[in-house]
Amino acid sequence: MKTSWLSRIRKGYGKKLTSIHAWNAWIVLFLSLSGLLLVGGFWREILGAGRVWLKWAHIGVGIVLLIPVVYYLLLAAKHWKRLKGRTGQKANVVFVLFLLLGWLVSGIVLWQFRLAGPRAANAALFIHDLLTWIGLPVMIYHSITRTKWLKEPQRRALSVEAANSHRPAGDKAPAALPEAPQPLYTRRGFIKAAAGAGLALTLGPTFLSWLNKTMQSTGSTGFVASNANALVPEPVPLPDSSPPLGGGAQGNFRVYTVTDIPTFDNSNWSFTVDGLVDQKLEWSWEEFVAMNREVQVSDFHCVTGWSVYQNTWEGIPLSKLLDLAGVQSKAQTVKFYSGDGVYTDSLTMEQARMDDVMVAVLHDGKPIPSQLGGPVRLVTPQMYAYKSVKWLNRIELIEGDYSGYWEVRGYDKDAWIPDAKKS
Ligand SMILES: Nc1nc2c(c(=O)[nH]1)N[C@H]1C(S)=C(S)[C@@H](COP(=O)(O)O)O[C@H]1N2
Ligand SMILES: [Mo]
Repeated sequence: MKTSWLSRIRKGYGKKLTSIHAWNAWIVLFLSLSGLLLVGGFWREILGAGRVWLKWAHIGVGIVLLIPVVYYLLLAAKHWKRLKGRTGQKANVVFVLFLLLGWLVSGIVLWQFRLAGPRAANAALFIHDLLTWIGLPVMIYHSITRTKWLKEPQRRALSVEAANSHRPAGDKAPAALPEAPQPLYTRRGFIKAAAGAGLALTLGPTFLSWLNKTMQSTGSTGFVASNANALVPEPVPLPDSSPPLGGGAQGNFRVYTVTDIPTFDNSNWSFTVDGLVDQKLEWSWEEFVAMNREVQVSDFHCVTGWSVYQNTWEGIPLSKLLDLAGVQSKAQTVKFYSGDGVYTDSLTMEQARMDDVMVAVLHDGKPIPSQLGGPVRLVTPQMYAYKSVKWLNRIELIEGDYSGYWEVRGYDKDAWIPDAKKS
C-alpha cells in the first residue's frame, strides 16, 4: 500500500523536529536582530537606505518563518501524543506557537499597511511590539539555559556511569570517581536563576516604561517639559487651540530623526520662502509668530504603523505662504528643507495647495517641542508623515520633480494614506 504524504512527512519525525527547532531558532534570531535595528531610533541615521533593505529582508524572512511553523503543525498531532502527561512541555509548545503566529499575523498586517489601513496597522504594531517584549526574553532565557555546555556535567556523569556498567564484576572502578554529594544549588539551577534575574533587571524597567507610555497616550505633552528650543516670545494660542479643539491628541509620537535633534533660539532661526517666486521672503522668529494662524484637527500616520489621532495643530496654511511670495508659473514643485541640514521632502504644486497642508507652530495649544520638530514643522494629514518635515525653515519653489530624504532611500513617492479624507 502506498503511504500518504502525511505519513511520509511524519517518518523519522524525531530528527525532523530537531531540525525544525534549529531552523526556527536561526530565523527568529535574524528577525529579532533585524527587528531591533529597524525599531531603534539610533540606527535610522546610520542605516539610511540600508534600513529600507533591512525592512524587506525582515518581511521576507518573516514569511519564511511560515515554513517551520506549518511543518511543525503537520507533525504536531504525533508530537502531542509523545508529550502525554508533560503539561509543562505542552504549555511551552502552545506558547511558542502562539508567539510565532502572533508575530506572523501582525507582521503581515504591518507589511500590508496600505491595504489594512492605519487603525489595523496601529493595533498590529502594538501586538508585534508586545509579543517581542514577551517572546524575546523567553527565547534568550531558553537559549542560555539549554545550551550544550550547561548539559555537559550531567552528560559526562552519564557516560561515566555507562562505562562503569560495562565493567565486569570485580573490576575496580577508577578511584577518581567518588559518588558526588547532591549539591544544594546545582550549577544549572544557579545559571538559570542568574539568567532570569539578569534579564528581568535589564529588560524589566524598559518594558514597564514602554507599556506605561503606550497606555498613557499623551500626544506631545510628554515632550513639552524638555523642549530644548529657546525662542521668544512664545506664540499665544488661539481660542480653538487652547483648550485644543480636538480634545487632546490620542496616541504617542515616536521621535524619528536622521540627525541629532537641532535646537534653536532667536539668533539661529529664520524662515525663508525662495526659488521661483515673485518675491523672496524671510522672517525672523518675532516676525513669524506675529503672522495670522489657523487651527486644524487631523490625524498623523507613520508608514511604520503608528498613528496619533486628533491632533490640534495651529499654524499657517502653506497656500497662504505661497500666495504671499507669489509663485511663478514655471514652478512645479514645493521643496521643504529641515533646519537639521539633512532632511528634505517635496509636494507637487497641487498637493501643496490642499487646504490642510500646514506650516505648524503649535500642537494642542503648546509650542511644538524640539523633539517633535519645533519650532516649526510641516503637517500633511493626508499623506504619511515622512512628508511632515521637522524643523522646517526653508521652502523653495523649483521646476521639475524632487525626491526627498527617504524617497531616495526607497520610500514610496506616493505617500497618500488610503481613504484619508478630511474629516
Ligand atoms: N527633519 C526630519 N523630519 C522628519 C523626519 C526626520 O527624520 N527628520 N522623519 C519623518 C518621519 S518618517 C516621521 S514618521 C515623522 C515623525 O515625527 P515625530 O518624530 O515628531 O514623531 O517625522 C518626519 N519628519
Ligand atoms: Mo515615518
